[in-house]
Amino acid sequence: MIVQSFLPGDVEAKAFFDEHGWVLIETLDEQGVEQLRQWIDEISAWRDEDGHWLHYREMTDFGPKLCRTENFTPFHEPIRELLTTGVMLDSASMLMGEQAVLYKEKINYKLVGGAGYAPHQDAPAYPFIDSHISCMVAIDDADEVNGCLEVVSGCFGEVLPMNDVGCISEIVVSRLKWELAPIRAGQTLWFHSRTPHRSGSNNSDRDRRAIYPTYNALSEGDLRDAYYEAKLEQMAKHTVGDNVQVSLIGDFQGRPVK
Ligand SMILES: O=C(O)CCC(=O)C(=O)O
Repeated sequence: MIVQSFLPGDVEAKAFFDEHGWVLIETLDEQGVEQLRQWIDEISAWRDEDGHWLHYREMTDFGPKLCRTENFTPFHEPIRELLTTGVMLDSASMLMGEQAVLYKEKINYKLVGGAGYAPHQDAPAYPFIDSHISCMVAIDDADEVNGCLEVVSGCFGEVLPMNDVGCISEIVVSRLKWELAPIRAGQTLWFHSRTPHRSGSNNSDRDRRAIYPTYNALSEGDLRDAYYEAKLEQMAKHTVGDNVQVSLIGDFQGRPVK
């Protein structure tokens, strides 16, 4: 189980990341978490038809629920500032070893009854860039019962064999050593684009909301607008699997709302 965390700017965090392919950083204090929750409540209440943000929904045992919002930073200045400046951008740049820039962002809500994610690496879902890093900023405490992440340490050298929906093939999954990553609200779990990760469904009575920004090396360009354009075009052309499609790979296990 992951327990060790680092303060922002600690150079030892970079050494830890380079060895393990993930690192936990203390990002927000209690007041920061309260502020973040308020912003997330605002974003989740936006109506689909009022803007170009992308809300996705899943069917749960408790009815249809929001499972993801993407492309919200252009429409929410404080959260844009959080994800594109200060501790978040500095951490991404430190861990990448070069200046980073925001590539994309999503909120995974995993509300009570929400589904989990099959074992996957992120790299195949972002085929348009070479070098990127993602993280999970916990809005609520995440643990085994409400569907925290699980990661594999020291396994980010290559893209692993995949099944027909772009997730890690079952035989490989069974050979990997999965570690639970419980995270307190305000902590951030950074992970390499090839670090295998997965998560269970939310079987608790507590929501497990988290923001996942992805950063790319600025040396590859500021590609955020191009990403959303290409993603929407690809998703319109291909469907992957029978679950709710939120990504170019079929990692999300959520049931469609019919
Ligand atoms: O939020 C989760 O539980 C996992 C998310 C994830 O792996 C993803 O969105 O690629």
